[in-house]
Amino acid sequence: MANLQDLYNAILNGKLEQAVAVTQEAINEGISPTEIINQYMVKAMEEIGARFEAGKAFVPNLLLAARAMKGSLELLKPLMRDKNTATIGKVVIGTVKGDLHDIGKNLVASMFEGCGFEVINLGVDVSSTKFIEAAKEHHADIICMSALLTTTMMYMEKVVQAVEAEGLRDQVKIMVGGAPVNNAFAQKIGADAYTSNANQAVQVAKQLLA
Ligand code: B1M
Repeated sequence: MANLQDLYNAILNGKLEQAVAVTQEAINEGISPTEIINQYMVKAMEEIGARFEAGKAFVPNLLLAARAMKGSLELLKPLMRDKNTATIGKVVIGTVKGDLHDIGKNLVASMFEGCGFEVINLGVDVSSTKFIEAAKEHHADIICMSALLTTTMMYMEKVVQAVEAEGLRDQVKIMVGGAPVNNAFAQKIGADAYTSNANQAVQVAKQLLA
């Protein structure tokens, strides 16, 4: 039987092969991706972040943990897709300029895909120009921005202003998220919504497009 505490430890200690092996075991046993991700994988990332903050872990530890997390997520991603759902909207998503954190953003992207949205994932370090070009090219319904740093979250406001300057604001909803972001900040910069996690992002997106 899969020991999901081993998955938590494998991610925390940056052990990719072990993380992937336990994840596969859990999948074979029919444990839900949401439980695996939220109860074990995200918690391990929170713990490595706390250790980093306390000076008990360093950037290489973060990188190894991220690599293990990504390896496991790759196995879980296909299970989050529901092939029978019709496309209900187009989302352009990216981590804002200056920010290289992409695990949470990719989780949000996978959840959108799984719930029937078409997703254009622009990756990390995304400028306002890239967001706007992609929104225009794909006739996006939503621009979704992620930021994990208190310094880079400020760039979200630039994107909102650029979207307004481009005359696109009436055509596209703007959603923001990421650990340092909150509702008050979202309102202050003129975004349509803030959500704290991937599940909520999908629910709120559906409401915005209804
Ligand atoms: Co970085 N890092 N990091 N890091 N890192 C944090 C964010 C930090 C909080 C760690 C700490 O000090 N405790 C801290 C930020 C402090 C701050 O600004 N307040 C920090 C720092 C300081 C840094 C560097 C500056 C370190 C350095 O070089 N000295 C540097 C910056 C690089 C850069 O971006 N320019 C850096 C680098 C890195 C790595 C590259 C090593 C690596 C990232 C690898 C990668 O992503 N490919 C990394 C990691 C792994 C982390 C932590 C440990 C984990 C992040 C993560 O993946 N969490 C993180 C500590 C932490 O978060 N506790 C930390 C798991 C993920 C599932 O959660 O991304 O929050 P999260 O996503 C959630 C929600 O936020 C939400 O949904 C997801 C879950 O459902 N969400 C959205 C996210 N985006 C959304 C968008 C939406 C909606 C919801 O749109 C609507």
